[in-house]
Amino acid sequence: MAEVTSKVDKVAKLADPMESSIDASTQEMLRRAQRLNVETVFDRAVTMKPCAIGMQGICCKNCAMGPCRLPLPKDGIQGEDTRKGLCGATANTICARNFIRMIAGGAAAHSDHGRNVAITFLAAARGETHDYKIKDPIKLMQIAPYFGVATTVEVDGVVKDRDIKEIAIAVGEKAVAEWGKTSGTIDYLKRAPQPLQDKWAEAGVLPRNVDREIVEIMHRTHMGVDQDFRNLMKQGTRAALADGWGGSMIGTDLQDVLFGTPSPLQAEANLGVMKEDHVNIIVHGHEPLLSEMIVAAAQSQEMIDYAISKGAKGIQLSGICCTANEVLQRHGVPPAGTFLQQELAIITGACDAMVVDVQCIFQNLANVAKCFHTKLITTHPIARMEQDNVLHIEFDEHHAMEDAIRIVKIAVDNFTKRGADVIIPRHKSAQIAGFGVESIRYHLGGSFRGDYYTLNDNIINGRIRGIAGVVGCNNARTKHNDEHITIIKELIKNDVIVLTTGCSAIAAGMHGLLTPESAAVHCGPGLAEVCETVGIPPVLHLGSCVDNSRILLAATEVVKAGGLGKDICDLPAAGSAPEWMSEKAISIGQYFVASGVYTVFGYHMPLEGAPVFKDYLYKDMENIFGGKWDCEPDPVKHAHKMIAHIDKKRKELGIDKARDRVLMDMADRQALGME
Ligand code: NFS
Repeated sequence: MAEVTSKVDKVAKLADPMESSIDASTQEMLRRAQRLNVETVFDRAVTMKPCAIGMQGICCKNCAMGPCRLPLPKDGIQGEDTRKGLCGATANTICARNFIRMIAGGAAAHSDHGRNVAITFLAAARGETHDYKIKDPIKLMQIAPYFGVATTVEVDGVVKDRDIKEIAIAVGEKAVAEWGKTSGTIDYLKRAPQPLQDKWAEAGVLPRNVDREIVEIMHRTHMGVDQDFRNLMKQGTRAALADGWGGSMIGTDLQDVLFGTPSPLQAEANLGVMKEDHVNIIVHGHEPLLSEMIVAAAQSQEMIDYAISKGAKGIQLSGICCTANEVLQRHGVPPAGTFLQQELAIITGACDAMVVDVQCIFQNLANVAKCFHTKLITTHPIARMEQDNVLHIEFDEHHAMEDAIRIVKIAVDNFTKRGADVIIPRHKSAQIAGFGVESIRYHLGGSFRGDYYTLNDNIINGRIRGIAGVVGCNNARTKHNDEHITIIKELIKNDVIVLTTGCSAIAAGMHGLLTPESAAVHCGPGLAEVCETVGIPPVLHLGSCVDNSRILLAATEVVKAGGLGKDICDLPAAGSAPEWMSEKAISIGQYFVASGVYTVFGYHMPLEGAPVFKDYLYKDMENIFGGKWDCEPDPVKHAHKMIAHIDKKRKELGIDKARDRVLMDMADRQALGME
């Protein structure tokens, strides 16, 4: 091992591994890091406390007369709230500004990712790059109509299928235009249930184009512009919808068309997927444009032979964060861990290269990499690191495969430079990942009706109590994976089927909840029976965070299948981000709320300093969109808030007592509005 140069001596305190994570491999690597004097996020979290005023959401630094800080008085607001900044901005205004700037950051990150995918898709369609091909033409045909692109053409009175290349170019052009078109609204909004579209229109929140909504947040939150928290939130909602039903959804779809629509596959999860006798390459970040190429390069015989020539047994690719989910759901590449394990993967001493692109990448990776032989490679023009041990290989879709091979070669060459002291934790779990709207239909719909009928039937008869989306990050202020796993277990124990994405999905995989076998161990009798009959896990891995758009579409399919109301807000369903930390989570939360979902966040929300604005999100939102925010740090209470909401919706639907399976005939179905 190279000389240890990390600055652990400046850290006043060390984290307690047992208090830091529920995962044994994380605890083991954290202990090793501390033995080696390599500082990690866990130590920094016990050393540096968060700012109490920032946590309350009421610090305004949008102009140079500030920062103005408006802490809540110790005994709360008595009478009129007289707090104001130098310009007179109230706590509500400041808190709402901060909140929607988080939405802008999150929507920008997701949507810029989507834009890059759309640009690459168009280049591939036009034949300007040969490394990307259309892998799923059926999905292309399915999405074309939403962009107003015809899939047939009439020649001399005869209707014929249109050339696939022509369709792809037209879809690519329309998709790229969604970021900046000058009239109309985002095309994909029409995929939502009609009553929801009507609500958005009535509330005046239909997003016009992705970029405009994000820019307008920056304008409105500039000093002296929008000073009404309701009007600020209107814009926050527009931008969030532009993310969920726009940038993210387009990103997911075009990735599926380019790289293949996921279908369930088997893999493993956790740091134990790394192999001591293999070249270990870890892809980390979000955009699958490069990682897809690295998968292809690492699996090529040429590169495998090259690795063998250097004394390795092969190349082991694994992932961290949402890039992990992207390559997992399409190729079965195993995730090495969640967001909080990124430093730990290097601390194994076995990571020959960590290849990063954008989002959720710790700058401290460079300091940790310095302590080992690991090559840290940045690849994206918008995400570089200042430390001089970081290699920058700028990825370009026009010579994507060339770049990928170069990176894999660097990793292989670096294998020979490993130190002797390699410790890879043994822990890993088996998992099934790669569900999507299409595969849920296949597994739970049945080919006869071709929709979500079986799922709906099981919800109506009470075997499945409801649906939960559990998503989002890890946060070093909470115990790693504890909230995710406790909440998910509590939900499935109570017969709530869970759809999961992002780091939550990786956590579920690490802790064995993504296997059909886990149903018998952890589920209530109803959900266990359904899972065992159909052969699915009780927790379905739907991909990365941009793939939360899959959850929106799955919910829409459930509405369409009938019998559970007319809109997403009628469904016995709830959303959760137990260990959230990123601005993207706030954007996701708001587009779920504005799509009618009761959405509970864990840890805390930066709203405590502005109780009126907080109430607006936690109560009034429901009157506008049918969904609302909530926050509950205690994971068991958190799950039960979701279950209580699900039960409330079951009651409203009149299915709260129908816990015994009743075989339905046609008349029953008609009565439920399913025919
Ligand atoms: Ni989502 Fe993915 Fe993980 Fe959180 Fe970061 S990786 S986009 S933001 S930390 S789930």
